[in-house]
Amino acid sequence: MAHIGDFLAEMLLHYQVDTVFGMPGGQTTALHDGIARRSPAIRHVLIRDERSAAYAADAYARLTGKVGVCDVTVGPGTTKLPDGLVEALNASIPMVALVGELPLDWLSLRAKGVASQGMDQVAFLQPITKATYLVPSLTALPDLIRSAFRVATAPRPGPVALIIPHDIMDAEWDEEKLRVVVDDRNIRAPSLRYGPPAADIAAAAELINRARRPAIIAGGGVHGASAADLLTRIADRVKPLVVTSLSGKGAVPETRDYAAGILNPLGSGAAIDLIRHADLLVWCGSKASQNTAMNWTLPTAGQATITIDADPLEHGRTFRPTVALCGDVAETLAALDPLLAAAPRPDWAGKIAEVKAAHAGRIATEVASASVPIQPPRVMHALAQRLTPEDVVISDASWSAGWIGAYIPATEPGRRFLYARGQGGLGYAIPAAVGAGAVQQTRGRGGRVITVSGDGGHSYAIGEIATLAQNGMRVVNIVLNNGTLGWLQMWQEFFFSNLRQSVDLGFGGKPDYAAAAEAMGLKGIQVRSPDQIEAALDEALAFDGASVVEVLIDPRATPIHSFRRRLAEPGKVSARPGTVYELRAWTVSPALADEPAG
Ligand SMILES: Cc1ncc(C[n+]2csc(CCOP(=O)(O)OP(=O)(O)O)c2C)c(N)n1
Repeated sequence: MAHIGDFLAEMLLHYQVDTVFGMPGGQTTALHDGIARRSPAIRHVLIRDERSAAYAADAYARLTGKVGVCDVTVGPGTTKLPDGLVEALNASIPMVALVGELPLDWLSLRAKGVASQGMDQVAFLQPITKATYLVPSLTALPDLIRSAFRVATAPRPGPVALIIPHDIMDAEWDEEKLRVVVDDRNIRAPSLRYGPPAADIAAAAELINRARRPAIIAGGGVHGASAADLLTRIADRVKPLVVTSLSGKGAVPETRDYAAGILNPLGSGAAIDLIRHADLLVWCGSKASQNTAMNWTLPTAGQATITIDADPLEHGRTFRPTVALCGDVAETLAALDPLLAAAPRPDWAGKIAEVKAAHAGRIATEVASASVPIQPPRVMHALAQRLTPEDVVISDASWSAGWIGAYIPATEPGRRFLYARGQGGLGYAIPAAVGAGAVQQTRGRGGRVITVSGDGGHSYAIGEIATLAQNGMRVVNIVLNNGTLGWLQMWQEFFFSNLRQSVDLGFGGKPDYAAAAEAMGLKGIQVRSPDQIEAALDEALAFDGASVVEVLIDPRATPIHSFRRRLAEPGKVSARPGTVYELRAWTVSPALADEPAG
């Protein structure tokens, strides 16, 4: 007998969803049956913790542009979803979470778990999703599935929870009454694209053409709109300075002369230095968040600004842009393109080259370091030399973000670096690798997935490495083991008078993450000295399965520039307690100053 699980699986197939990530419960078994009956067109990947299901769906969506789908059972399944839902909400990732529920008639019994696993799921999920729907009847189901995909993919994309009561999930499917019809516009995000008015485009083009030192700050929105190729073509011609947020990495190849890497306190030194010299900042698909805006010291008072964002609510949050372009990033760039002049700016190009060269010298020394314990730049550099354009690199939320960001250049336009910057939660990388690994398997082009985590982040998701092994995913998990929560350890040291409280994770040479990996069915390699790095990476990258490469790194190594300066001045402690956290002044960006030539 066909049941609603079959109907759901059919609807998912029509939305071109080929993989669903989740953990079974009695309330969702019909869904798993429906998926199993349609294998291999659609498959279910069992994760070991529902948090991972949402993160895996997030990575699937980031890499395919399609909707990431995960499923959880009522109650304790649902309460583990928020990490991934909030990440997707903040990072504008299209996702649908299929959530089990008690039978509809039992809703009054859900309080205090009187009916097993019961809770108010709507109230719980609503604030952390773009929309949450509780399916009220069988006949309403098709429309609510379509609504879930419509809302998830509409600008600005985000996660939607669809709560399906047990009686509806287990009901018979009358194929005459419930028809499988979907809106094919909602397969990918963004489902709709729109551009700004012509007058705004003209004003912005005029500003860019007049600027002497224009800079583009590209965010994750460039990838969300699949606009990296277009942005690269424009930048190749117009040659502004281009920097990106972490999420925007790959918006242009970082190997271009005009590209200066990631703008972030733990990002590229050249980006941080150069951005203050720009006279015009074009925020392109970027929220101008605390990190990308360098603690909102950007834009500076003298910098003209343009904001390009599909979400009208983003324009003017921390400054009034000189020109606001409300529209899809790709549409807006396409409209600007013919109006932009390829005016040579030799002074600006010279400045960019000079600052980049100054930092390149330091970087060359760092990546050649032969010291023991190992310096992370050396590991990242060796990895960079071994990557192909098919590979995907996933960062955990720790200093790994900075190590990847500054030492592994994006060589092609497009999203092949994933960062959980929506929320910045530790423990993203490995679950996301489950999603990315599934995408790589479907693509079948031999691309690998590489995660980089600290020992803290790795510990969050260590159970999930077995999922990678079980599914035969080609994922290399690099654990930069400094035995401590490095970021917090230094924070305590610098700002709380050398405090060392609840930051150490290593004890007596344990945990041994390589040995743990072996025990869980992966290849495990421990690297203790720089001369072992290359062979370890070669072995892991060539391995047709999942591996952990544990690298024992220097606990004093940090990618944060201000922390490095503090390390160079031993004993300097700044009191953090008592700090007043004032809201940065909201500023009005000026028109471009008319400067004399020269
Ligand atoms: C879920 C979560 N809890 C706490 C934090 C705060 N936090 C940021 S970095 C960090 C330390 C991370 O340690 P580790 O993963 O070992 O990496 P390292 O800092 O040593 O590079 C912590 C606790 C966070 N970002 N996410």
